[in-house]
Amino acid sequence: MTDYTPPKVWSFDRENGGRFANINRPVSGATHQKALPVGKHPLQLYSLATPNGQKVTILLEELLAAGFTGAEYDAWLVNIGEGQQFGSGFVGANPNSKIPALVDHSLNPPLRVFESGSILVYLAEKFGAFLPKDLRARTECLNWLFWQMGSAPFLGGGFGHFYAYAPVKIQYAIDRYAMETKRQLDLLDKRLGESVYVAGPDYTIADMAIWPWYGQMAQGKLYEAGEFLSVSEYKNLRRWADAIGDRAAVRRGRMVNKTSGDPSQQLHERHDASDFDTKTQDKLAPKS
Ligand SMILES: N[C@@H](CCC(=O)N[C@@H](CS)C(=O)NCC(=O)O)C(=O)O
Repeated sequence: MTDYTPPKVWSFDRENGGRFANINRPVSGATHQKALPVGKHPLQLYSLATPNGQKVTILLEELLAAGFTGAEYDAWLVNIGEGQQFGSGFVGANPNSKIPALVDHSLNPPLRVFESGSILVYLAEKFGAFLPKDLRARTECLNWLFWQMGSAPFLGGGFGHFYAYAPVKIQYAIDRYAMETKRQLDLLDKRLGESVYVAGPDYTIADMAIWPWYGQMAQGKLYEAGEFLSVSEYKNLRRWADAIGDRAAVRRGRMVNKTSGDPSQQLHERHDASDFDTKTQDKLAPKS
């Protein structure tokens, strides 16, 4: 327990010591003028390889792997640690100042798409893939997609923040969010005990949204919290997480706009399929 008593009126303390203290502000909007770069493809993505960013690059790489050549894209790096999400151009693409943001230049005027779930639905509908057309199957896919959008903030902003990033370890906060995170993992484990993919027999944008958060958590790749949350007990979730993680398109999608970890797995910007050629090919080839 802390001895903090909230004052009558909250005020902004820039030096709160948290990992994101330098970028968090209580107001929205641009802090500086900066136009967004535009590359050669109709689809321009402005992002970073966090789980929310990976959802979109995984879908784009899956679309390309499925033969949708119109899904070629330029992926520009937005360094959120340096506050690039507050540049005027980025704020024009996403007034919420968070990656990922997509601009589709195949329309006149170009169309902005923000919120990762909205981007997934937009692209799935644009190309007619990974979102079932049958009413029941489509609704189940959207059920799980929206579940992810509503649930992951408890995993990331709740559990991950207080377990890994907060300047003090607060047992109450860690207990509360560890409980909710485990409840969510158990839910997915049960669902994947009865279904091959999250929304049914087909691989959909629901899997692509859920995998970067819950799949990587099940593989012990998030917040170094695998042992703490006993993730090895979620066997069905792990089966699904490994199967999706082995897909070549998923391994490519994870690399785009990645700036941390193994350098051979980082592709800071992606402007062409051949950009992956500079990386170790055997790491990208499908596993037999
Ligand atoms: N609900 C949003 C969340 C996006 C989000 O939280 N993005 C984070 C990185 S994972 C970000 O850009 N943070 C920068 C900031 O908060 O200033 C989505 O799914 O698109």
